[in-house]
Amino acid sequence: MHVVATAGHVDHGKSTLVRALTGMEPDRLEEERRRGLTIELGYAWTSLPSGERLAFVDVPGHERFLATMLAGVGPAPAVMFVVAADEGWMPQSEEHLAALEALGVRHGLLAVTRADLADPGPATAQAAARLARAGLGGVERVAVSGRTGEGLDGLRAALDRLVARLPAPDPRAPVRVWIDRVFTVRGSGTVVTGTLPAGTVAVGDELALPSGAARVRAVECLKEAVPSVAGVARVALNLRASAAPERGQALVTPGAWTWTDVVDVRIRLVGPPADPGDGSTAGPREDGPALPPRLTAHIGSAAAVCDVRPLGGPIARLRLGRPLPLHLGDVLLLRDPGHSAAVRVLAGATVLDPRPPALRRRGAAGERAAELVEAAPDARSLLRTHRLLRAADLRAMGCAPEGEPVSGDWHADPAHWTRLRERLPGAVGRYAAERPLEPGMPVEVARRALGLPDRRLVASLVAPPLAVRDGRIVSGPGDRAAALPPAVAAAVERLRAELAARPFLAPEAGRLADLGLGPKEVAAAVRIGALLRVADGVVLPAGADLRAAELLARLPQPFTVSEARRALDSSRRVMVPLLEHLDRRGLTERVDDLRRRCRTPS
Ligand SMILES: Nc1nc2c(ncn2[C@@H]2O[C@H](COP(=O)(O)OP(=O)(O)OP(=O)(O)O)[C@@H](O)[C@H]2O)c(=O)[nH]1
Ligand SMILES: [Mg+2]
Repeated sequence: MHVVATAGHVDHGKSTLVRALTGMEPDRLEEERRRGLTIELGYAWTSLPSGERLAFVDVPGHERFLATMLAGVGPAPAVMFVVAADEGWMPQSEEHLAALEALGVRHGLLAVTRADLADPGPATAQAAARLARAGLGGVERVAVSGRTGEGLDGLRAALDRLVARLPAPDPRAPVRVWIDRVFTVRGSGTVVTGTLPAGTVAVGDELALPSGAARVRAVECLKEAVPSVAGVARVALNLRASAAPERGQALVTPGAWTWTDVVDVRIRLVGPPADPGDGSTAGPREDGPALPPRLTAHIGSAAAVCDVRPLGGPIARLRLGRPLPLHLGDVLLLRDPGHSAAVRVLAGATVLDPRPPALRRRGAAGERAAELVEAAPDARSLLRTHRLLRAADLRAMGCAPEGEPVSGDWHADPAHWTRLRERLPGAVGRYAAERPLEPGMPVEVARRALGLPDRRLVASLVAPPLAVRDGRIVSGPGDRAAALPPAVAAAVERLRAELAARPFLAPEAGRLADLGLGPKEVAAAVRIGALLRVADGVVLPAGADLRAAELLARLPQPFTVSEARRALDSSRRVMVPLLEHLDRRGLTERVDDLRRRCRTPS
């Protein structure tokens, strides 16, 4: 099905036309019929000659109901712009057109109605010129009368051609339904309605409201219960939700949108040129937006207070009165909440970053504007700002990840990733120089040094000659990180010399300290294979364990600790842990509480 919203000045015949086309009454309220005025959005539908089904969202034209008009037009992909032949272009014609221009609506048609009251020619020419200025120049024009029915067949045919040209939305797209009506049905609870622009909603789906989760209990499309519906469609959803949903809220696929109240945007001023003097200022303008600092931002059926901070040129930062679920490329309509101006719709604001970084330093605003002014709303530009984003973050911000992730589900700005690759060896080298006794830079320390959000990213940056071993980044063999500082190396040499005569008589703790070999130094020497540490404070020359096993193998088997001690010319202090070490290495094994034997190495 398709959805088309109406637009146009009050009393120009929008509802009459919808009624004539569909046979349904768009003005449901008693007050609307009494006053002959649309107040709330109206809904009506029909089948076109091609068989395509078309639903109308009929908007009010009265200037007091502009917010309602915006809620109807916002989510609709196309518009039927209505101008009365007998009145021609009027203030809300201008204002509604400015809204369509701000929202970037590109599909529609012009219905010049009340053609039974006046020649539609002049009004058509006048309206066509205005529409062209707002980027709707190519739309079809149809003269029609809602009263006599003249031209209705032509209008139906034109609507068929219009909907045939509309782009087909993606049924797998994330769902965002801006709620335009909420009501309670006795016995079945809360029902919300809205336009589903893309994606699919099915019975049983769990969606998200600002107040929390909402389960879809039933789906109706044009008053028919259906198991599921894909956009574009008008939908009525029966929800089970923790808090009552409200008009202006969005019902969305959980995790697929960024709920945000700060966005960086590109401002596009709309409406008639401020100074039509030489007539050269027509068309979209991207000059520095001279906007009031406080406006109302509209998207879908939502309206939020909005503070505008110009950053430079057409780029601005908007602070919204409440978080909204937004994507890159979304367009917010900015209007002056006051009633003084003739046309209150001022600009469209295209979201360039739904999660912009704080601007702290002096000059940061200008730099940010320079960065964004050429930016296309895509993953590459988001990564340029955010440097590293998970695939899920990118999707929630509104764009599909491009290219391969650098690690896990992380995507990186290529330039940033190259810089990180270049920085890592230096950081590892500095760490090794400052802490020569440590085996390498812990991955976690490197993560913090490089300002990375995930340790896995560090691992992906490590390339030969660097390697990750036991949670540390080590340099390849032969690198100075593998060597001991000269003072420690000298102390180790002295120790080995002292032990040359009686290699199994480990020095006392005091002697180690005298030599300057504290636990850290010993650990470093053990790591590079210069010393063997069999227990706390029991240090032998490297290889002493293998030599001991050789000597013990010559003893009658099994043997006691004392026999081993005598054979190795050692002490009990050393022998007990040394034998335990040999047990652990599988070189000896216990026979009973007192004795061991050597094992033939397998
Ligand atoms: N003669 C004639 N009268 C029309 C035609 N279309 C609408 N009207 C009359 O114009 C008046 C306004 O029509 P509506 O359809 O309510 O206008 P609207 O654009 O929906 O007005 P709002 O929703 O309040 O903006 C009514 O009195 C209609 O009967 C038409 O084609 N010919
Ligand atoms: Mg109406």
